[in-house]
Amino acid sequence: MSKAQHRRSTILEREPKTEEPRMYKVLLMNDDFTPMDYVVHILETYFHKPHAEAVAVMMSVHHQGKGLCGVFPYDLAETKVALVTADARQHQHPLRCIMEKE
Ligand code: NFA
Repeated sequence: MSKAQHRRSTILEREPKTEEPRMYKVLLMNDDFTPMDYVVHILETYFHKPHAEAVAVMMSVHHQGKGLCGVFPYDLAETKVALVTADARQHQHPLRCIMEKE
């Protein structure tokens, strides 16, 4: 920021007191055992994807090894990872869902 811009922002605009929350990617990881239809169901249920988009994300995980489900604030990302992991384990699938800083 130039000196002139800094003066304008400090005197007239002021810096905002809050910052954007840090965002976290939630990713699905490929494996050899979880059924494709089940992964589509997970993307529809927990990430509110329309069916065609859920199929596209699932196929991208299948071919690329991992795929993006969405980007969320920390607590929501953590909750989604926990819900997906619990659902997969209840159905005895090894599907992995992880989060990483954006
Ligand atoms: N690779 C899995 C299969 O061939 C499908 C899968 C897709 C698993 C996306 C995990 C994530 N049944």
